[in-house]
Amino acid sequence: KPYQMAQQLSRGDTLLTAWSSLPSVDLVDQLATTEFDAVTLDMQHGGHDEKSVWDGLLAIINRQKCAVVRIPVGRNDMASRALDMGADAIIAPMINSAEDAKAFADSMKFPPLGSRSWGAPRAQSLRDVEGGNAFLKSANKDTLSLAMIETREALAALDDILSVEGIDGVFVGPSDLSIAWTNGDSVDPTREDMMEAIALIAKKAKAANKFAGIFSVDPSDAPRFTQMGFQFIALGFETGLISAGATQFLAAAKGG
Ligand code: 3PY
Ligand code: MG
Repeated sequence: KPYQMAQQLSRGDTLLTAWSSLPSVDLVDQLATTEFDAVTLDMQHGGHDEKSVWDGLLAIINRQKCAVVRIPVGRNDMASRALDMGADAIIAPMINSAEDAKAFADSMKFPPLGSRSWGAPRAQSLRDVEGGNAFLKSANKDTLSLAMIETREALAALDDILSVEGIDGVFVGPSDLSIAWTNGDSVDPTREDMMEAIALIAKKAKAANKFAGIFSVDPSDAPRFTQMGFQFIALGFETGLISAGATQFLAAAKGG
């Protein structure tokens, strides 16, 4: 099951990801059977740990979907480990400076670009990559480091973050961004007055030849984000899918 996400984004595809917060391999596997292009395992705010990421990645990759992991803040060791486990891409939260971005990229890329440590037998086997050198030669371009932009500091440092070699793209977190936007007054990820700044993030990413992704709390915002140039879009948490499905089924059952 070769790596596919980097290639799909390069050719201009828009990828929609399910966002997995519940650390159940059966639920992750079930998400991977739907028409989502990717499943993202959330270790920052979701319940995923190393074991559930280990199991979840196997399920997602076997379903031939893009496999993404969001690590906790500053856990660059986990970024390397999740790559060793076979992930296509890693999302790192709260990347607020070029230094943050460099440290993250360093853990993601083999030399000379970074200092990722050698030893990914599982990724090689899951991804059907031949022998050592083939993996060494292709891994840096096959796997993606996505830096989250979700604070005022990150907005101010965006050009510097985008210019870090080894950062393949950015991923906007509109909830944290809204808290920063209102100086801690409210969390409101769909606020209209942030949209211009959000569009500018996608525009700058494109100009720097990098990918842009975003967490779309309201799934009906996805088309406008695509229009702005975002190619990797999360549609809320999977718990929302379950609730929405329940609402729909119950309404149907009650003749609504
Ligand atoms: C945010 O919106 O802050 C996120 O991190 C998305 O989960
Ligand atoms: Mg956030």
